[in-house]
Amino acid sequence: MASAKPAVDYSIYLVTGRDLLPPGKDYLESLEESLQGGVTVVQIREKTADTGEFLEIARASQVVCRKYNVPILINDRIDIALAIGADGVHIGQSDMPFSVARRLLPASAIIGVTCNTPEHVAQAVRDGADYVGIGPAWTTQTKKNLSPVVGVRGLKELLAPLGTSGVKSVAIGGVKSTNALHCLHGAVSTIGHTLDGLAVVSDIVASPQPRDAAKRLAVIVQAFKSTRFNSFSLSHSTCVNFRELYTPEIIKASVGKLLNAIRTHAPLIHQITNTVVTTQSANATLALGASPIMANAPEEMADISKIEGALLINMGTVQALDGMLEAGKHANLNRNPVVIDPVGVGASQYRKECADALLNTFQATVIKGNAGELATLAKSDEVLSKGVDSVGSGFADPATFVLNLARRERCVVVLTGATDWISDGRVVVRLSNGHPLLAQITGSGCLVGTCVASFCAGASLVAESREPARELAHGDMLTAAIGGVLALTVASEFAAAREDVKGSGTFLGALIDELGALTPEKIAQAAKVEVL
Ligand code: 3NM
Ligand code: MG
Repeated sequence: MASAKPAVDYSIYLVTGRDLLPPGKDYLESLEESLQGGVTVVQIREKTADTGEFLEIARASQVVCRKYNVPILINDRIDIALAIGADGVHIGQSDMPFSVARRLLPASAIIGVTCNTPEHVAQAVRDGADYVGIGPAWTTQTKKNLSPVVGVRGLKELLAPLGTSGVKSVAIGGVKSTNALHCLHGAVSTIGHTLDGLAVVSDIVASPQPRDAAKRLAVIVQAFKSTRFNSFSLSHSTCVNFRELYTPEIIKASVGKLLNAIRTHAPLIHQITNTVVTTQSANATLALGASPIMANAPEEMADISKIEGALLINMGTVQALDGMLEAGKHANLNRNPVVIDPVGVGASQYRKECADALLNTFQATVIKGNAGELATLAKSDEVLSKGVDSVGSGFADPATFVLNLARRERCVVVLTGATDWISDGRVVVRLSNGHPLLAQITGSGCLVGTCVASFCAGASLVAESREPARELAHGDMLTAAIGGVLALTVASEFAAAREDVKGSGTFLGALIDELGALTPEKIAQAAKVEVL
């Protein structure tokens, strides 16, 4: 083996799988093409080969990897690694114990460990592993005896025990170019620790064009790594900078620009919403200047995603979970913002499972709910719900709650109530507009969701750059969420003040009218915005 530890770039970590090669594709040809596409480290994984055959394959693979100066690791078999002088080994939880592997191998050898639980990761750090392979991120046919899927949100928990150890990490299990950015963006620990790379078998090996497959992944990982905004920095100075970026004056001016963008471009707002509010949501969308499309069938999501400006998923009457999941996946793929409104999520076990399924399948851009709904999502028992309504007065410290939930779910969080609290995990904004009549009509919260989705589409329209492909949605989604809430709450004040409003029935009509009559100036004058 080489004398010094090789510097390994874990960005695109190819694990081989000869049984997955497409018919007629030669193993070494596929390996070489994948290296040309941007694979940065290779693990040779042979689960059924005899020792002689494994050795032959490892040798031949090493020749190809050397040509591209890419390190080669051997799965499980220390003897094969020693025999060919590989750069290191990868061991699973039931393989050779770490301490034994370390003793057998030269000091320069890289040793990586498969970890499926935070305890595995903590142990690997104590052992002195060079990297951990964490997962499974998604389910996969590639590995037999797969551990329970941890999901992207679970990857975050597996990153936590890495602390400041410097041990590197790659995610594995069902990782593909179609979910790679979701994986990178979502798997960030609360202290801002990110993945060092993605480990992939089938997305590259099963492709007839492994060069293109590797390249698609490499572009995503490089773009993600090239941005400073891929993790929430918790340092004080950064927070101060964000407060300078988000003063009430700047926010109000930006919200006005978003309203104008909506009116100018009339983006399509795709809404999968409940049967109670469908009509009024579509009308509110039109009043804002956007264009509603209410589409629920999974079969149409690929098409609609290509034309939608934003997606709203409202769980008020879950009838088509499949459609919601498909819509969210396609929205992530097309970088469309996704707003999740977990209406009444505390009302039944089924709704809790649906919310989990949504959050595990795609990355939300904004999650919007009342105190009871968000407490349920956060698994906090501080606030209880009754049906779709919150019970009691809400959180003792709503600012900290939204900040932490935004960091945990890696999105903007909107907590609605008499005052509304919004955070992107960096700043917290408090909004104090709205009229008590909003509580007298059904679905005023759902209308907030519609308005937020419309403003997200507006933010995406005015986004300064759509490249590099580093974010799941382009544009300032914090301002968009604020804009959506302000639009509805400010319009409610104008509506309630009208002489022709006699009660909740006339109020709903007036509310739609006033959404249509909103201007950037009206919002700026009426908005009560505080940045905390
Ligand atoms: N280890 P694909 S999942 C080799 O969870 C391996 O530890 C896993 O294959 C783990 O990219 C896996 O085709 C297979 O899903 C990953
Ligand atoms: Mg193993």
